[in-house]
Amino acid sequence: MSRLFFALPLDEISLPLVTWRDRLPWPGQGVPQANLHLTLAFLGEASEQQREQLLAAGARQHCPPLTIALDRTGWFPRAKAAWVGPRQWPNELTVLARALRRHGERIGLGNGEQGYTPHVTLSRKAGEAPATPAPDFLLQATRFCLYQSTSTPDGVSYEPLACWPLRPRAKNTDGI
Ligand code: 3AM
Repeated sequence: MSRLFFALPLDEISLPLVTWRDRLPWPGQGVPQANLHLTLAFLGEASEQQREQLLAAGARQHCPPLTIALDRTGWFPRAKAAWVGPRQWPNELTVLARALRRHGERIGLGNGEQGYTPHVTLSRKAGEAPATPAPDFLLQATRFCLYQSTSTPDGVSYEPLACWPLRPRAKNTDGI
């Protein structure tokens, strides 16, 4: 079994984000730079067969590249996660997250949650919301990945099992 989720990697903005966070009185325990991502769909514990099905689904998925402004902070009190995220985001992001969640649901995965709040968790064990100036980062996402989450004595680590380019569905050129 492996613990899986689909997410956008942050690539070149992960370092500026942790640098920004670490200069501020940001609550909680900082997530390491290497673990930063924007979750698309949480899947949970998957068998080898389910993992293969998710890899196939990821390879079939289409979505144009996405530009997402990370311009607000937020806090999930139950999860004690403090995060940055967009005030507004492209509809294609919601469509992609929903499609990936449904791929999981069709094979018995996911946590049953229907809503989607795009966010990048910057810290955990946060007992309060961040009270910082608004962030101003631009995520230009050109790929998405299926990640495996592994618990180690040094903490959790997220390994991309596969990544696919964000590309729109090819236009039908046959005029049909
Ligand atoms: O970094 P975030 O918070 O977006 O919170 C976990 C993390 O996402 C989330 O999956 C990502 C990789 O672990 N996660 C863990 N357990 C979860 C659950 N039961 C969950 N998301 C929803 N339901």
